[in-house]
Amino acid sequence: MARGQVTVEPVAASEKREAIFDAYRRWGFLQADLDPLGDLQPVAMAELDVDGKDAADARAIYCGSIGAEFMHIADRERRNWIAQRMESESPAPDRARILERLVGAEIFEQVLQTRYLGTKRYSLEGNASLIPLLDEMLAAAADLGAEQGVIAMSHRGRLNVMVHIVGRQAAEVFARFEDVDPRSVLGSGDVKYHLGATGEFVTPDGRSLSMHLVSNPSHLEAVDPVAIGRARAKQMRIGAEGKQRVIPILLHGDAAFAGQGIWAETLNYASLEGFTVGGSIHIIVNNLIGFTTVPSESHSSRFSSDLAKRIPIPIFHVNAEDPDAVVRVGRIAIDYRYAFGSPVVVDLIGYRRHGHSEVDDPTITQPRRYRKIQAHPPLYQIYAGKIGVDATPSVEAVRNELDAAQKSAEELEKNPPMREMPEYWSAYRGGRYSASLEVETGVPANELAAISEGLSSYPPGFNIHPKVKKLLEQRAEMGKGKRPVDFGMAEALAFGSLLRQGAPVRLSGQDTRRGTFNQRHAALIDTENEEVFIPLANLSPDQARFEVYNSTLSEAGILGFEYGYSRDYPETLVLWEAQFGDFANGAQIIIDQFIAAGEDKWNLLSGVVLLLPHGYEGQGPEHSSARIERYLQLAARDNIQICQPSNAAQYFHLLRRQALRSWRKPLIVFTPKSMLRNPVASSSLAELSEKHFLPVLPDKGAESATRVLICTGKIGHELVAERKRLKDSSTAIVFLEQLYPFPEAELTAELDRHASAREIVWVQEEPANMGALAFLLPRLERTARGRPVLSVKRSASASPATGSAGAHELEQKTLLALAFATTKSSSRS
Ligand SMILES: Cc1ncc(C[n+]2csc(CCOP(=O)(O)OP(=O)(O)O)c2C)c(N)n1
Repeated sequence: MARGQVTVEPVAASEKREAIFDAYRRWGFLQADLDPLGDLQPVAMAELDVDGKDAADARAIYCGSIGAEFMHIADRERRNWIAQRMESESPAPDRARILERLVGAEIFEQVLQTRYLGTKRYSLEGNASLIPLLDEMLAAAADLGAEQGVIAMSHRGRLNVMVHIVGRQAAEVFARFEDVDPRSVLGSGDVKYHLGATGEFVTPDGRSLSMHLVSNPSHLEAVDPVAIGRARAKQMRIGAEGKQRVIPILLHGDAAFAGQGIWAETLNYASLEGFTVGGSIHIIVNNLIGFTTVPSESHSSRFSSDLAKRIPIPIFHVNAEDPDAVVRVGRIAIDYRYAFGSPVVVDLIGYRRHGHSEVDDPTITQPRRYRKIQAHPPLYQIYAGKIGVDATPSVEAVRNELDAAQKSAEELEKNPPMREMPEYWSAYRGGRYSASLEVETGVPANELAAISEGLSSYPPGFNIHPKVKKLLEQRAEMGKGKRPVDFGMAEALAFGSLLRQGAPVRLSGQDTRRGTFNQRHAALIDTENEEVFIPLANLSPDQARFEVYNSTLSEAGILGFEYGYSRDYPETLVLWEAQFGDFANGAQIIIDQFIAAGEDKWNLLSGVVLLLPHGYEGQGPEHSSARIERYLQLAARDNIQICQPSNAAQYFHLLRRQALRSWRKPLIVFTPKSMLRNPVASSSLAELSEKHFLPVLPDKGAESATRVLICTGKIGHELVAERKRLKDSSTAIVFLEQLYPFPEAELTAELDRHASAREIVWVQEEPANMGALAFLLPRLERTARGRPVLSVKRSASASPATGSAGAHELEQKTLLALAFATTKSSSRS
């Protein structure tokens, strides 16, 4: 009998037997036989120091090749389910198929090793039973209704998974080893072990699942939330059966699983309404090493999987060298996911046959372990021996197939496409900006009135909070044109109008339902029973879906999810809001590696919107700056849009433009705080009907100005107030509402209009080493046509803002004074 197929003769239950079994259910995994090379030694456990038949039976089940960790799950039904599966016989494995998959996986790596010696491929050898594991999991998922699989993984074994699970041709992978024509990708593209792929997986009985391997950066685990967001979007497209039909499977390295916080952030939202995917499957491709770092240096726990115990989900450790046990665990994991809608972790413990990559010598740091590995045969040989089959003919057949594939690779184009875009992307485009992309964003007054009606209504008998009631009354007046529209209302009207036009809207972030600054109130809370009513979800029967969620207190995990969601739901306006813009740098990997570079590296588009509250208001170093400079530094070749709308109507048109244009580009919006309700930043209802978003707000009333101040955001309103106070009639103030793509034509036209201006002054609140200054200066010089361009800003500083409200006031006054001072003093840094 193979190790994975443990059975125990039925014995009458007794209290004593139950107690012994209970100890093994709880602690057996600590003495399980999990490591093919024997380095992971059993832990001495007094609770398991029992003799006799009962103990032997329990030991055979819980200390064999499978170590099941599940007694930390409080729900007795779930614990019983797992115990029952562990303690009962499972169907006989299809050993011929397992062997075929192992031969395929290992010979593929060997062929790559021989053909492309000295090239990195991150071999799967040592954990080759990953392929039969995925094979069984997908077949099990298909039995339960899965039609699509979303897989995320890093480098290890990726090429193998592409060919043996995602269904790409080996020839396509070989062609990528031949390298690409450099002229086709100069400065862009990505390495082969980061690229995504789509394909088809066929189960042994001929059913097929469409597979999607997610593109990812080198940054380990960063793809986790992205893959979950993508799976969620695919599920939402399907509707009620989405969770059944789309299964996300995430593969992790052992060191990365234990070490990377973004994965912990992702797991944390596994069961939350706005983020759940009905259970994700996690496989740790555990080779007990991370580059050169061993587990005792890598985590403080015995297993790298311990982090998963932050939520009550099962963890199955399994010896990768017992393929029968591996496939058994695969089926149990999938069945559990479908039974309880819960994530499951499978910790597949093997080894790494080569160095971190194939050009790395592991004998320098792990000489003893690598002596063992060199003497250790490949798994297919061990397994063939165990099941009494001669593997030689299949090995030869696979080699021949791969030889043929390599020959045909030479015929293929060097950079063959590995994926097909889903149909829902056909209406959208990326690439460079063109004015022909523009659309009308104005909404007629009668439509705005109808939306306002819905926005300010709630069901009869709903106990509304008096402060919210007042706000809704004010919004109703705004909708009738009796009161200027503020930012909160402009946003609600933008969302409402899109929803009624059929464009779904999804918004998440910390405390986003109410809004950090009490400005949104997208969810009304009944003061008696705390029931929730969402006006935007109840505007009209045929409207599109509106979702708004308070997120977990995470930036990277949630922004990654929303980016992923936007990747598979381009019709939806997907927005993520930072509590304050400062905190977005917690998601820097998602911003740098996916949002800014995704189109360049992978030719993958996203229309995700980042709402980043920004503005110097004396709140200290951490609540002032959303770091405009960071986004401008990431901007090139029209990869992202960076905007700071200075009034409510501009915000309205900007949001609508983002949803209605066919151009799918991430949009970074610097949003206001104190300006949210400030009358100077409010707009008339008519402005929502007439205009579209203006990248430059001209100063029409200052034709004969001798100086032009250019600014963006709140400081502009302060400059306008100061000009009024000074009764200055020689200064024009121009708002730059879109920083990138830089609106050169619009700004040039505006500066040309101020022909009598002798100097152009850029004014910003940020210190000299931050804000838009460095980005803008050369561009402003171009648009100024030879006139001097000066700048007013805070002195360069290591921290974005002062902690003292008094110092802030003083600095702000100085900025205003300098902006209106004579040429000589206006450039200081
Ligand atoms: C966030 C991040 N930090 C560092 C690295 C560099 N790096 C690449 S692979 C690796 C080791 C990964 O070990 P493990 O997660 O166990 O996976 P394995 O390579 O062993 O399969 C490291 C440190 C990286 N890619 N990403």
